[in-house]
Amino acid sequence: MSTAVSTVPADRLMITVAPTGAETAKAECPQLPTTPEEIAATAIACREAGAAMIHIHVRDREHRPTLDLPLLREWVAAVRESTDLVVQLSTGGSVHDPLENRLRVLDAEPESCSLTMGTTNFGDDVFSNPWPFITELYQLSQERQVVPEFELFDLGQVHTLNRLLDKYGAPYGGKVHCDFVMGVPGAMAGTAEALVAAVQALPVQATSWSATGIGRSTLAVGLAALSLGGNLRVGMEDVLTLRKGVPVEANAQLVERAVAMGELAQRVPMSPTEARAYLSIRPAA
Ligand code: KMH
Ligand code: ZN
Repeated sequence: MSTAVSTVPADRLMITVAPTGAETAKAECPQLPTTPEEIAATAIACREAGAAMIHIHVRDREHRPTLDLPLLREWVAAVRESTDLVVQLSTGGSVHDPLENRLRVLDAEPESCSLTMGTTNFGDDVFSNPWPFITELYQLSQERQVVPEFELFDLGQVHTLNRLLDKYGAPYGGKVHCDFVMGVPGAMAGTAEALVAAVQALPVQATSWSATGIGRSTLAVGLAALSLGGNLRVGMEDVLTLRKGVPVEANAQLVERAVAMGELAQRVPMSPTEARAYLSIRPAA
């Protein structure tokens, strides 16, 4: 991994919260934040708990996943008005979102966007990310000065990231930040062994990474990530129980747990200001 100079102290831990996702129904999990008011309250609580960045999937008035642009803008504004968290919009959406709608997410002007490096089985569904879509979205992020977070669900996707950087150059800002999403049924396992293999395959241009484990793999992946010097993503997009039979009541509980795990590893939560420097986010207009 590159040793690019950063102004952020080496002991910092960037915690990203992914509070909603596109997979869980509000009816099954009423505590899932699915309205602008709920996302604002969640953002405040997670910021206070130690998060630096928020990965957002938007829901419509019926709590269904949507990529409707006015709603995306409303959610981004709700978070920006209530906190200084780095705003990352999901371009992955739900498995049912057409690719052209996913490209339009950047019209909502996030500071960062997720960018998945390949197609993967996703439970009973397929999460589609063909190479032409990846390259188009990547070039759009460069043009719009949005910092991508490369989502890596599988080892093959790490190799695709190498190919992307070789062909299309560095992202906007010059930092290459990756996020391993592990334990999705159909993709790489949520284990320390899989994480080690994936980290070893990262391109030399990579400057930072985080990891998250879906469901019960959250602790194995989080602890392995800390032991390898990585950052953490947590949130109800990825996990809905604190332990067997104990539901997550609020995303901030998962952020608090990430902070506690980081403390054991002698890592200090990164502030959003530090995260902006760490990721080379474009300064606000
Ligand atoms: N909802 C998943 C199908 C992303 O946010 O970029 C895709 C996903 C990845 O969550
Ligand atoms: Zn997501």
